[in-house]
Amino acid sequence: MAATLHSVCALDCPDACSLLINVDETGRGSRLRGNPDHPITQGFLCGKVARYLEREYSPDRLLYPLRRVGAKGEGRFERLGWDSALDLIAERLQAVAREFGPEAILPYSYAGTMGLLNGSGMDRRFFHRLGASRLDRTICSSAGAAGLTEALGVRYAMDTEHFRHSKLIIAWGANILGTNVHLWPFVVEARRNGAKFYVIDPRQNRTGKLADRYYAIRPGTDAALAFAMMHVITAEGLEDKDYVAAHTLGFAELKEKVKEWDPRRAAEATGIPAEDIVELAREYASTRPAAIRLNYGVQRSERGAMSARAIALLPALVGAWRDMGGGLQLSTSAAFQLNRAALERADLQMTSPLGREARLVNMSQLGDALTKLDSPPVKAMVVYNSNPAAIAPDQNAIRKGLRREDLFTVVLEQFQTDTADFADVILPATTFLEHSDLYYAYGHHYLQLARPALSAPGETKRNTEVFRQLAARMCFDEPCFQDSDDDMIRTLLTGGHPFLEGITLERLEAEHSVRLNIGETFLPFAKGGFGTPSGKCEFRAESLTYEAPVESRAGDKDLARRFPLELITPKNDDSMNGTFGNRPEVDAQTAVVVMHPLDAAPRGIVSGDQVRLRNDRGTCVLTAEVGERVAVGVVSSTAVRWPKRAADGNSVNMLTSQRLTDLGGGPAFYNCLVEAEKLLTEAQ
Ligand SMILES: Nc1nc2c(c(=O)[nH]1)N[C@H]1C(S)=C(S)[C@@H](COP(=O)(O)OP(=O)(O)OC[C@H]3O[C@@H](n4cnc5c(=O)[nH]c(N)nc54)[C@H](O)[C@@H]3O)O[C@H]1N2
Ligand SMILES: Nc1nc2c(c(=O)[nH]1)N[C@H]1C(S)=C(S)[C@@H](COP(=O)(O)OP(=O)(O)OC[C@H]3O[C@@H](n4cnc5c(=O)[nH]c(N)nc54)[C@H](O)[C@@H]3O)O[C@H]1N2
Ligand code: SF4
Ligand SMILES: [Mo]
Repeated sequence: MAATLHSVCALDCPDACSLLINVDETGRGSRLRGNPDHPITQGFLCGKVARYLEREYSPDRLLYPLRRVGAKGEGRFERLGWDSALDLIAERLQAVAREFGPEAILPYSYAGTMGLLNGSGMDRRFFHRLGASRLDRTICSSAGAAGLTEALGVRYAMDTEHFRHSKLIIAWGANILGTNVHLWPFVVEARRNGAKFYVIDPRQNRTGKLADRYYAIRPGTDAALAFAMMHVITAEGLEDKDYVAAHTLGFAELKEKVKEWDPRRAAEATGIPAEDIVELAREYASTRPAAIRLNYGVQRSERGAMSARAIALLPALVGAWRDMGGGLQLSTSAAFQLNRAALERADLQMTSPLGREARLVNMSQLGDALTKLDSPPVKAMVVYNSNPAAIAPDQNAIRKGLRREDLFTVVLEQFQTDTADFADVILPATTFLEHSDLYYAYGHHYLQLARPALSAPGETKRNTEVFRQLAARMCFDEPCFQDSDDDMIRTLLTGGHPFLEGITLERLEAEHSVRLNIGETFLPFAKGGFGTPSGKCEFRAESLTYEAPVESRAGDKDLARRFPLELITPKNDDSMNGTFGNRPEVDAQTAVVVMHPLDAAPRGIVSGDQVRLRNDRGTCVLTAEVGERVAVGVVSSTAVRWPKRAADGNSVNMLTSQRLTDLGGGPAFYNCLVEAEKLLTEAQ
């Protein structure tokens, strides 16, 4: 019988949309749409997922386990059965563990699915019990998280629905229309009621084009802007004196410290005129409610944690947290107080042959991990929910590692990605429409359950089942390896945090989406309650510092002379990191580099030219689009292209570095110096 079923979008997007899917008599999905009854989804989807069924039913889906027959990276495979595949993997992992110790095995995963079970469930238990190296999952948000923790102690965020009450909304490194489109209706509603909407971003993206004011900031210099705003606010006495007295620590020292951040100094660092900074600071301090939508664009830089921290101190200074519609949102995820410890079972490491906590390997330095790490070297890698051969920085190093003949690589995938090309064994994975999972969100406060809406094609299996079966092959006999997916969901809901009170699997089953038990008027810091030792927002002025990023025009002089262009590689509106990279139109979008006419002209570059970007790490050929969407000295290309789709076989991550952020061990993707040159075609 034809039916309409519920699901949840599992992509790594703040919106975590509630989906409705029409399924015909044969069980085939015919239409996907946003659930009109969901308070955030509001009945619409982004363009990329509205078309997800094309991906679901693509002839290119991986349907059977495969074993490599060609050279690594060549992409030649032959089919094999699940039993042989799992036997082979278990044997090889055991052999590696015996010879080199279990830490020679490295899991590599990120957020291909935001589902808790398939993202961090049975897999974690398996690798903990094995004693494998632990992966430090830094590739996206760890610098921002570290910065926010410094500022707020606990990373609670203003409620998404409250943006409708704001009178000033600042999108700070946040491409709302591109990466967080379900916040947009709340921005629209606020503006209808007179709110102003400002954007701070090095490129004028779709969101910036629609702003009341757009500030073209230089990459990685946000802390300087925040300090100068504090300078103006404190010098003019615009701080919220009651809030500051009651709920903050160290105001006098802050005021003294930011004296050195005269707006003219910040103008030099950021490229934003001093008078604009003064006006912005005044307006921010005197408009109520004032909201900052901070997103992760700001923290993918060498000073990323300091930038996020400095920005996150602003709402406390002006008392914005008091108001419904005021405060700051980076991520709402911290409010999902699920029992992840019981899901992931780090304690199993103690029963592993290692008998202790395993070493931590930073995923943002995968290139080094595969080529330089010793005692033990990485001898086996199991990749799932991620495409490191496209998305991780310094691809030359990564490829060198992936090509190693003595590295055994397993890839659980839905499609034949660049990473899958390097696999020894590929295991075909289900999509989120085909398995159960529990979903938190980082752009709203609703916990959601999805049940399979479509049957799994071919021999695809969900991640939880693959690791359950591998655990059985390895004779891991702890009862937790027998847990069903529903057992794991129930486990996640234990722990007794008040935000989860009354939320059960049965209730999720009936309601699909349940608001966390935070009330309708969740104002996390209206009356203080910061997660710091003092319970106050601690300015700790002495540690507020700024230095220009090494890879920036004001950084390393020699580098900046050789590679004078600052490359940023932000998200592509119509794709999701590397997911959808096999769509031709996504490939075309991610093959473009935008540059200012004053940078293009001296290099003889006009729109449509093939341009080679290069630095000491590598090269990447893109198509030029000359225009003023970026400032002079900044070039921008949306990420991430599948390298194998490019004529030169390279994506922008050939250029990005393994240099880490100031705190949190994140990648500094958006501080990347390059030079550009026009490629002469044969006809020329
Ligand atoms: N359409 C689409 N949506 C996505 C994704 C996608 O790939 N495509 N990816 C998802 C993921 S994994 C994440 S983490 C989120 C991220 O969501 P966002 O953080 O919104 O995305 P980014 O493109 O990383 O950065 C946002 C903006 O910051 C700008 N920016 C770059 N450097 C700086 C800087 O130094 N300072 C300031 N102020 N701005 C800067 C970029 O130009 C960009 O316009 O989006 C998710 N949603
Ligand atoms: N230059 C540059 N590089 C970047 C970024 C940038 O802005 N610029 N952004 C960075 C950020 S923020 C992030 S989060 C990372 C994202 O990096 P990744 O998490 O690697 O993201 P994707 O490329 O989307 O790859 C996810 C893969 O998981 C697979 N997948 C999806 N669901 C499942 C499942 O249930 N099971 C299995 N086995 N596989 C599944 C998909 O097919 C897809 O190939 O990229 C980072 N890289
Ligand atoms: S990618 Fe984001 S906006 Fe698009 S459907 Fe999924 S959750 Fe919604
Ligand atoms: Mo991300």
